[in-house]
Amino acid sequence: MKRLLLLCCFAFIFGTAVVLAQVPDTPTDPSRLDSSTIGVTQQGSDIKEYVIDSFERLASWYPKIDYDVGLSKVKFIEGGPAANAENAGETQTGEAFEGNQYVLGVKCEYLKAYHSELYIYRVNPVQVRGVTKTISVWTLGRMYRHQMYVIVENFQGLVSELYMGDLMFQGWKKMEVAVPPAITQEDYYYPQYGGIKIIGFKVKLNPREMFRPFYIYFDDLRVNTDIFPESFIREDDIPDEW
Ligand SMILES: [Ca+2]
Repeated sequence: MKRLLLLCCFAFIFGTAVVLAQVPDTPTDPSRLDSSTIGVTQQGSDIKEYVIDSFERLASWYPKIDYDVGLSKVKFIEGGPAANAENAGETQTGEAFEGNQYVLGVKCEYLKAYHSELYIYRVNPVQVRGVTKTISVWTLGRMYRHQMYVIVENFQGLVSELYMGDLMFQGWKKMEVAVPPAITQEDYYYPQYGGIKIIGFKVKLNPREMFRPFYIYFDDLRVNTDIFPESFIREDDIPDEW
């Protein structure tokens, strides 16, 4: 009888563990991620905020949408979010950012309403220093139920799309996302390699909102990044690239 009782207890505990292990993860909410722990894989940190792109240079971004879904184009337009009028910051080279005048405008005219994506790519993807913890961009919304992603590529060539949120807001909003630790940004053996590149943005289009031309604007793309790993790089190192 005791043996049977013990067997029942064991089966109950084991069964509960299996059920708990099968509980699916809840969807990641970008606003609930703790950026202070994202990407930190070693002791020590040196967090810096850098202006990556303020969308001031013509011909540095281009749009892409399937040709049978719509037509898209970009334009640099004077203006910007009043809440970010100062737009002060520092570039990755340590220089003070100045000269903020334009935003990037993207226009898309649909040929049909269809589940599809609008991409906005940078001509030369930006290599970000260190271990990027958060990416933010000011975005002008028009209450459309589209969803926005930032596209990054890590040093191993793996491309990821990070969900920044939906576009259900009116006016300018600072959209921000934490880069999850699942995206490898450090090479244990080669500290001089690592990090991510910011490739561009993706707008996942909702067919119910594809009944008139779609406009979206971007300004002030910046990151919070931990440049502590750079302290392991030696100036007299020799690259293993021969
Ligand atoms: Ca700007």
